[in-house]
Amino acid sequence: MSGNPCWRRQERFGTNVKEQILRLFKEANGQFVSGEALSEALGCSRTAIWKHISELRAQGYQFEAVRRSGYRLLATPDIPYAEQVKAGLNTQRLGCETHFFETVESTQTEIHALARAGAPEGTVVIADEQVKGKGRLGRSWHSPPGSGIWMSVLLRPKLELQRCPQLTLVAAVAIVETIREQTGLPLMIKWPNDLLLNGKKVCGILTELRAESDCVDYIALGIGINVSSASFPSELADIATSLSIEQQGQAPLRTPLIKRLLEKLEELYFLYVEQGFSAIKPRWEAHALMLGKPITARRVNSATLQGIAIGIDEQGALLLRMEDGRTEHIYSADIDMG
Ligand code: BTX
Repeated sequence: MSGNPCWRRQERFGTNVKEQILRLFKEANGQFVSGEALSEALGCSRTAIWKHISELRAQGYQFEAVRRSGYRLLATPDIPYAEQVKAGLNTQRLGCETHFFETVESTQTEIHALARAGAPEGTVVIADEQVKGKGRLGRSWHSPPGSGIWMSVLLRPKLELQRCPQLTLVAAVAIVETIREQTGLPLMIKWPNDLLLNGKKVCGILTELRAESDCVDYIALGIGINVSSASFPSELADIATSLSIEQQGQAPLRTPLIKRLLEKLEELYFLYVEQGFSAIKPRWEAHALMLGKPITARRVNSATLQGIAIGIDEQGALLLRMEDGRTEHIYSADIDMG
């Protein structure tokens, strides 16, 4: 795939006024911007500008204010605003259209709405907080403000329906490789959609699709990563962890992590589209947690099975060697070790 990375293309102003203000400061490159220039560029009163700057300060942005000169941006906190994520992003499609929300029910709900309205492949929705974050099978995903990457990516692959679960595995490889590269933490993949550190869940992937007859219309790929969470509610305390907990309080910054993840995800997605799942499978297996181990697979509306996990097939289904020597193909299940 070739062409200009999307950050080099002409970009529209974001819809969020604070993002527009930040963009003007970025363009000013550390110089003062007057309140008058800001209010003219954004078409709002100087009082409104002052209010937005106060809100940005409350979020951790540091401004110097000098009479008759205006404002100068001194320091930026780690909030993955769309403009911040797109700046310097080296992708052809993923993230070219990015939407940031401070609070949202679920980034999946937003990406579905954008997809139905015709948004292009690669559109990304990021939230600082989700109040109804979704897991699989109607479960919830704990997504408090400022502590994680809560993100959905819109894909429109030309794929047969039965191959779509492979995209969860492609995403898992992209996340593991990115986090290992950025932090050195040895994430492992627990089939099909969990990423674990020291046996606890640090990341979940939710792949939802809309199809008409046998054709995929779009895929909403939801990614949740616990980045700087210092603790979890009691019901999650024994099963969840964060990058920060695993690094003695050192959390990587979310914005560069999101950028690198989008770049890696695009690289692997293009590889998958061009060469098929066989190009991804060995990379998945290199990080798989339970290969060769005894496991229990709890399936919805089917019997629970016990056996040895021996690999995945070309569809991405888990292969389970049963006691009688047969091999079962598991397409959807919750897995427990042992
Ligand atoms: P899952 O069904 O495999 O996992 C959900 C289960 O994981 C919950 O029932 C709970 O036990 C546990 N859990 C909940 N929150 C957390 C957490 N923060 N860390 C660790 N364990 C947790 C996994 O589904 C798929 C999750 C995808 C989340 C992303 S976030 C962006 C996008 N938007 C959205 O609403 N969902 C996705």
